[in-house]
Amino acid sequence: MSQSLNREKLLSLFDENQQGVIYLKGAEVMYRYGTDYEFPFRQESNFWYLTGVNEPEYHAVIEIKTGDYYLFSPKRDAQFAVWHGKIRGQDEIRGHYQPDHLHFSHELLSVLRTLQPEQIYCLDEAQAEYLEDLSREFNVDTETLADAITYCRSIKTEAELEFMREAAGINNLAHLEAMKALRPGMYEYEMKALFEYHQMRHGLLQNAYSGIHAGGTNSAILHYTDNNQPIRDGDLYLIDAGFEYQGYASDVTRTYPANGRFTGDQAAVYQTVLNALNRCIELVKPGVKMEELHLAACRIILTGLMEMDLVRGELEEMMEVNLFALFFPHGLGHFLGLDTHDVGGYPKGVERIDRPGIRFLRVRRELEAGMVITIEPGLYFIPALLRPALLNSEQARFLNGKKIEGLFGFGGVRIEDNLVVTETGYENLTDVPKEIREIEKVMGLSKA
Ligand SMILES: [Mn+2]
Repeated sequence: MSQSLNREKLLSLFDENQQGVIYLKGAEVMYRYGTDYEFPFRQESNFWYLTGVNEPEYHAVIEIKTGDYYLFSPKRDAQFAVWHGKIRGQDEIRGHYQPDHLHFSHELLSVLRTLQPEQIYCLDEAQAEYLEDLSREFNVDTETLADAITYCRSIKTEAELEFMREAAGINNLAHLEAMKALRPGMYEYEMKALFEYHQMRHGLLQNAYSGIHAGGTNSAILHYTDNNQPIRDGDLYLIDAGFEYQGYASDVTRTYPANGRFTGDQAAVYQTVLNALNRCIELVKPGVKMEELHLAACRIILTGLMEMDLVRGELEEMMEVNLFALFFPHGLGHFLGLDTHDVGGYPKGVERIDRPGIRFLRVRRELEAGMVITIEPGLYFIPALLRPALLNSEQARFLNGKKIEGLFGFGGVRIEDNLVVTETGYENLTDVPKEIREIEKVMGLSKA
């Protein structure tokens, strides 16, 4: 399994001469508020990264000196078979996950005692407490491991990239089918059902995050998940959704008109966001900082707003008062991997930028080959942000209040692609129509 490479990569960060072990506790089944309703199981991402095990109640130990990988599986009784089906034998588990040593979970303490580690590295206080409840005889470190795994996970191996290409490929198909199927009068949940059908029919069963299926003004609610309103003729429709393949996420956003034709205002706003997206993608390469891309997007968005006569003044003065954050109030993008908002965006010592909009940026470090990022500029008309700004003299002097108020029912536009940073630039994993002409063609053809 490709996870053996991940374990090697992690071990290369530790001093091989030390008498220590890495310990990880796998996730358990979660239930809804003390009932017996089980949430679908999804392994904790660090455990998945190092073991590939997507089943509850496992443990893992890696001996640093030898690299030996110990896996601990839960011992199941007959009742388990009654409720959950066949119990796999140890040989089957060994063959599937290929640990160097396979034990039952209740043997964890005795195996640790045999290994006699001077130090046990674990992820967090909760896992440290679990070990301390087993025995207080060990030295437990909760600092080193999380940083080391995060460092590894932020640069993908070729095997990981293959999983991400697969998740992206199916997401491309599902987004295209959604675009073709949309008609005014459909409910947001119908679009959600249709989108998820196209993921599931390809065998992808796990949402990477709560999908956003938003018509009209709902498209300006950044984490809208009600998905229960009708989509009207003349509305924009925004879909931000993706599924996991082998644990790896895809996260794509498209916005298009419900009736298949952009109005003048919709086209102008959309083209501005698309210009920001396309420009930022062109800039992606090793050495570039995400905050530079974010600010490049802000300038393009303000320029578009000037062309629409929604804002007036000098670009740099508007940048100084953070005018962009009124229309683009989130970060430009984030790392993507086993988690949708993947780890590693802020290495130790790097703080968030205390500035509107950009403070929500989830990645603040130089891009390196092997990183996978999203680029997702947006432009929204959110009365809760714009109304106070119209009363704030520092910002109001740049705002064309009448015109902006006229767009309070507009909603918003966000367009998001997923990129692998390569040695020379980028590989775009997302291939869903995004140029205005392409979208109108796809939607027009599907109606004919
Ligand atoms: Mn995203």
